[in-house]
Amino acid sequence: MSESLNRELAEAVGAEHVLVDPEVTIGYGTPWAAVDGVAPAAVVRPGNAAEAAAVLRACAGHGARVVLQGGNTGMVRGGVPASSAEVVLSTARMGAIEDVDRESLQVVAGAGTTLEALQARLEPEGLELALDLGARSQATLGGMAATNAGGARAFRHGTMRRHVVGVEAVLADGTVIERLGGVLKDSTGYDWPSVLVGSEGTLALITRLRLRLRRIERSRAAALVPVDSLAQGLALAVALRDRPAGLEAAEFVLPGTLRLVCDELDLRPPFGDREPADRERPLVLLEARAAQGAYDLLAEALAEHPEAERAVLAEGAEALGLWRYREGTGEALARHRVVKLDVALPLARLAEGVAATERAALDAAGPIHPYLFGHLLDGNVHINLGDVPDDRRAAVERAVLETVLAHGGSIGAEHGIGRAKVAWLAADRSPADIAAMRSLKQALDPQALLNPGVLFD
Ligand code: FAD
Ligand code: 2HG
Ligand code: ZN
Repeated sequence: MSESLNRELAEAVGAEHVLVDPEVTIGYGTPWAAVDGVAPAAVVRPGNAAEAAAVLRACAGHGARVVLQGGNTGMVRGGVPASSAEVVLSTARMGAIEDVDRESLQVVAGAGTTLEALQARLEPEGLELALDLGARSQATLGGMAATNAGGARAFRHGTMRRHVVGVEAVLADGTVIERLGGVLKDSTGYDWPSVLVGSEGTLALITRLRLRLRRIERSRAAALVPVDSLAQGLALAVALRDRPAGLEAAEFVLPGTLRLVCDELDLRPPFGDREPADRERPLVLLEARAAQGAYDLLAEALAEHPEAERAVLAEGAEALGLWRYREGTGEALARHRVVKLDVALPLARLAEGVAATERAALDAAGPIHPYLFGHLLDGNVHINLGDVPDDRRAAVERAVLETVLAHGGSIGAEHGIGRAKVAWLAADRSPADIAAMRSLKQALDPQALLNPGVLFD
């Protein structure tokens, strides 16, 4: 990086917030749970939109490309640099949570606020963002908006798109746009949240967000249910979803993944000494929430389903213990080198599509280890393939994603395209679609400075 750019960045944010030591910056250049990082030219940490605008103006003046980064938990390499010439703009200092608007049930928070920090701030007020994910301690609101994150509650409350009602953002040339008023009836032109949510940092840096909240239902209960097949698990989840009592999550873990989680995290299998065959069945995790009595509601609902007779139920803190078998997947998989795919299938073709993708992966790569789990009622399947020989990685990815497309599914369900899936965009979106997306990029970032190589090659 040139000395003059370094000086301008230091003027913009203070020298202490411009990091250039490769031993420090390599951390920002390495994707979550990966080892192959690139130390960027610098990491710059503006504290607000004005500072961020000065940073982006300086970078634009020098033609320096900028990678936007929140918590760096993204799974498609969108928030890490591809080359040591790039500058990382980190939102780590944009973590302020402003007053909670109890009348409109909204809050404004900085893009660098972690989901966990927001949850901790809202909990005493009896409020929450109705979206949750396992990376909550690191994932930021800006990153979640940029990727249109989904998580476990999306089937009921929607993805991040439904929760963002206003944004403040900085364009590549340093222009600040702001629409944070939170008026829901506002049809006065382009709606910036609609444009920026899911844009993966290719159009603008989000600096603040106004989010829709809801009242917390404090009674929580969960059940782990071994089922005979994924199709049976889905039918059970659909039946519970359609009851008036509040089903808030329906997740699944296939047996190979459950074994991995138990081995890696040293967990006792959930069914203890009961029917050992249960450990070899698909596992469905159901969570109910209510103002009170969630445990009874869930138990009553499950009692109507003989296929759920072997369910293990828990409430309160113990219910969180049951989540470990599902959320532990991240930690367990982080210890393995896997081909990571994130797909969604239409519910009507879920079981058939999952079987076909597993078959396609094995045909393409031989005796590999497929680890499958995900968000059942979204048809969202996380496919992690272990022990894939290096020379089969591309072929196995193609085999799986083509099978998903042939089943009418999506090849980027909730993690996005990033850099990792760029080659696949054209398989899922039409040439006209992609041309229109490129026009938008050209209009807002004509020098193509933001997140180079993300979404488009
Ligand atoms: P980063 O990784 O820092 O960035 C992600 C993308 O957003 C990049 O393209 C980056 O450039 C862009 N970006 C970041 N901040 C901004 C900003 N302020 N303005 C514009 N662009 C920005 N995802 C789900 O959807 N559902 C899950 O259930 C889920 N579970 C996860 C569990 C684990 C254990 C892990 C590690 C990840 C999980 N993820 C999940 C993926 C990830 O957490 C989410 O995608 C999250 O939204 C990323 O947030 P982040 O702050 O870490 O973003
Ligand atoms: C989850 O739901 C995340 O746990 C991560 O989306 C998925 O590790 C994965 O493949
Ligand atoms: Zn997920």
